[in-house]
Amino acid sequence: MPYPQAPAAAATLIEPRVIEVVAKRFAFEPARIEATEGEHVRLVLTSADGVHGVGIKKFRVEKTVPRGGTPVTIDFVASAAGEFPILCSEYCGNGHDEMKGLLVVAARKQ
Ligand SMILES: [Cu+2]
Repeated sequence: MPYPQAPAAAATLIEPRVIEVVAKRFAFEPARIEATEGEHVRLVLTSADGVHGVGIKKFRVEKTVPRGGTPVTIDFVASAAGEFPILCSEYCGNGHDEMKGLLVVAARKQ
């Protein structure tokens, strides 16, 4: 047995935090997403109506969310603590500019 199996705990550490988000005119639900610094975050976005987009500039997240409810998966590492706006990156109507969410990344405890 040259390669001992990794302990089960190691596998759970690399599991992403999966957060399902619904984009709709003109909001993200939930509007506030929380993560911990260094955490691998997987956003699964669906649109409840037309085309939307999701953008989190800090973590180079930029993706179109198609109409029809097809889920879009976005993976990133929340590599910095702080509060970062989540914006709709596709013009979706009159309330587009108000379509905002917030990603809150808590500092990792030392
Ligand atoms: Cu929009």
